[in-house]
Amino acid sequence: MDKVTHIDIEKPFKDQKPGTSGLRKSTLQFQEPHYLEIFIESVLLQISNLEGSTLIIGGDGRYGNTKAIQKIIQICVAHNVGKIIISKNGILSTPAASNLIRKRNALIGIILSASHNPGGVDGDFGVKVNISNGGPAPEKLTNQIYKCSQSLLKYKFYDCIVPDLAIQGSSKIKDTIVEIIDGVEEYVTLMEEIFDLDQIGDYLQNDFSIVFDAMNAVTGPYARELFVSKIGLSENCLMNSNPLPNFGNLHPDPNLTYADKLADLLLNKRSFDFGAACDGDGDRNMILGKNCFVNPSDSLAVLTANTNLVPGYKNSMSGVARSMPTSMAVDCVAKELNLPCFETPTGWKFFGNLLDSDKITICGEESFGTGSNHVREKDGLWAVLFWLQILAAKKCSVKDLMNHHWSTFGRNYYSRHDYEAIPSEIANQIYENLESVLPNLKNERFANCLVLDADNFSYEDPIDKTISTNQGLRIILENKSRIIMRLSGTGTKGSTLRLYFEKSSPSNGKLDLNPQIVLKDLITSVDDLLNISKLTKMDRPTVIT
Ligand code: VG1
Ligand code: CO
Repeated sequence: MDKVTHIDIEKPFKDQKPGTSGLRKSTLQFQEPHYLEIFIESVLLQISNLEGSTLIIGGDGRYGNTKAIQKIIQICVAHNVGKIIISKNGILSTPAASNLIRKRNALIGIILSASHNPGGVDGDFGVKVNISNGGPAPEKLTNQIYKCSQSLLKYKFYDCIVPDLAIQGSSKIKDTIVEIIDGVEEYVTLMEEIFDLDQIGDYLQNDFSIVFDAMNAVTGPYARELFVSKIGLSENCLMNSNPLPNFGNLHPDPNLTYADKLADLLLNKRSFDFGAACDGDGDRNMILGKNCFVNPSDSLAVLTANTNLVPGYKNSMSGVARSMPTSMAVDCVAKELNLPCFETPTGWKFFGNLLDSDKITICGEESFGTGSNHVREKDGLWAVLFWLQILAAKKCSVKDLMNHHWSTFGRNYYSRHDYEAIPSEIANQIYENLESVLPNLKNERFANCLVLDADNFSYEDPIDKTISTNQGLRIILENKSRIIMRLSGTGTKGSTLRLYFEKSSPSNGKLDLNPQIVLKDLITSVDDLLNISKLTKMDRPTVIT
């Protein structure tokens, strides 16, 4: 007869430290016997009142997704979880998971994704853990999970046959109900509540062409339901719309480097009026117009300036927030509209309390992430629909909208330079070198500007007063210019160094310049100070946004 067993392991895993969003490792590492199981056990052991509760499980469909879900079901049954809700075929975007957690009063959600990292046998795998508000687990919880995993030598397991994930319906294993649902439906309903899809449809069917790139990852089925079934466009508006275990060898990170085919269609061939892409798990978005790339920081500012055009936000804005490295474009809009504007560390978990206490309605990050109080995650397709709603209401092009925005609020020239997967010693050395000179920079001149402040960013959560330190090095210059440096918390190979540059121009200033040229003196001064090209042996960053 099936029964609960305790599986013992010989040595604890010492490296299960969640990063900016979840635990990410190579697929190979996750395949090591008991690796996933120990992490899941560590998560479940931190959750009070787990017995009888509801859990949501799904993932972005990458290699290993189905097997991982089967194992998680067996561990959850052993822990007497009351109900496990799983999306069909295990396909569930991160924002859709956040919505389900909230709608179904789940205690936690487990999302199998390494987000924008490549998938497949040679790629990465990951586990994101979300709490009952639908948002990523806060640092306090991820620290507890990590601590537990470091000494955990056993986990509970119920050896049984698990239901076929392709068949919707309910079944019972021991005391646990396993419900397999359509992972798309409830998310699409939520979008219909927020947006006027008819208005978008009228605009798109009349001479405004769009293309959406799902990068062979999770958003394909969602985009098909929204753009083809609901809005009535032809299937041709979708690219790479079937989730594949290795994402068809694409790197599902929607930026100009990795979504280069889409970028070429919009920026060079100019074949469409609007283009967008989402990442592996559907929480990021890139917005493009004909011959026009929208910087994600600008996107956040544009959404904030136009909330009155969207039924779900009309006259209901409480405030906005952005992560520290995100440009201050949204601050300019908030000031004009008299909205409170918060600055948080990088990572969506820091928006959770602000959203829960209704201090903010919309928030975003420079890393192609925007979202609102409709869920507790950033939401790629939501941002795409928001853009389309604005364009449909204003009946204008992306380029015209951007020009109008800048001539109203001014422009924050901005760029992020990523040096990906460089040796960790080199990345740490560059970071430490900058950190050590920060105290000397204050009140000196740097890149022809006075340095107003130079520090390592710390944040006190305004609601629960938790303090988070070491959140990124900042050089704050006069005239609203900034240089920021961080080490990524999502990479799995070596270290990724991120540099962020910003300069602002008033609404009556020059608004149509190339950001790389405008920011050149900041970029060169940092390289002169820290020898980045020499130390990394790279003459340019891996990705420039
Ligand atoms: C990156 C982004 C950050 C984002 C995080 C998770 O983190 O910079 O803004 O919240 O990824 O996004 P890091 O530590 O690599 O800079 V996702 O779409 O990967 O869940
Ligand atoms: Co993501």
